Amino acid sequence: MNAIVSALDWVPDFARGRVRDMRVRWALEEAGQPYQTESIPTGDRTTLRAKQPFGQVPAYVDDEVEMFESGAIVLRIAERSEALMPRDAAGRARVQTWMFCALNTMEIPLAFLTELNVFSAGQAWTEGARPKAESWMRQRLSELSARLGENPHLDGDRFTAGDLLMADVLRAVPEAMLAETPNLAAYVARCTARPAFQKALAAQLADFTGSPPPGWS
Ligand SMILES: N[C@@H](CCC(=O)N[C@@H](CS)C(=O)NCC(=O)O)C(=O)O
Repeated sequence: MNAIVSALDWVPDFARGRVRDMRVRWALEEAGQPYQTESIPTGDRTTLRAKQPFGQVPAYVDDEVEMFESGAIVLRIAERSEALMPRDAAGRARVQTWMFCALNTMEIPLAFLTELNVFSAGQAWTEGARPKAESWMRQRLSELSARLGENPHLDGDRFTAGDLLMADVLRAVPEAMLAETPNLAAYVARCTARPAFQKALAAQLADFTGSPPPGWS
């Protein structure tokens, strides 16, 4: 059976191409594993909650497992594909380390910044929080930039599931801020130029065939 990935049938323009099923689609494309999507109406909380306890996407099913949480799903795909994770214990540990780094060390400050810049944009409280959010993000970017150095990928020459998650997180950093660390900006450009990313992106965009849920303004 092909894997099935849940996706939303409508999101506002700013979120198109950025919904977290992108990570799963990208991983499946890199692994060369065929998949189908199940497009769920964005307002259908009952169906969404039946698949994912928080009413979010992605959820995932294959011939053996049912899962949610994009990072865990990418790990499942990587464990079944040498294209995303080496087989030896040391190599697997390095990839898993970078995967958690992307989702924890980098995505947490990014989520704080995105809350201010996007979801709560224009609200008075955000102005007091902005210096802290920006300095936290900049600190993490500069530390990651120092570690990446001139390497093409986090584990050296080869692209792994660690790069997949890291690049997917970093591409949501405001462009001007990311440009302050030119090696990271080039790294994101390199990873997202991969044919598998481009294929996943086109597929996500093509799946937005629905309408805004009732009450959306
Ligand atoms: N930690 C979850 C987060 C999933 C998540 O935030 N999904 C968003 C789209 S990117 C969503 O479904 N939002 C709809 C909602 O929260 O109502 C994961 O990585 O899978």
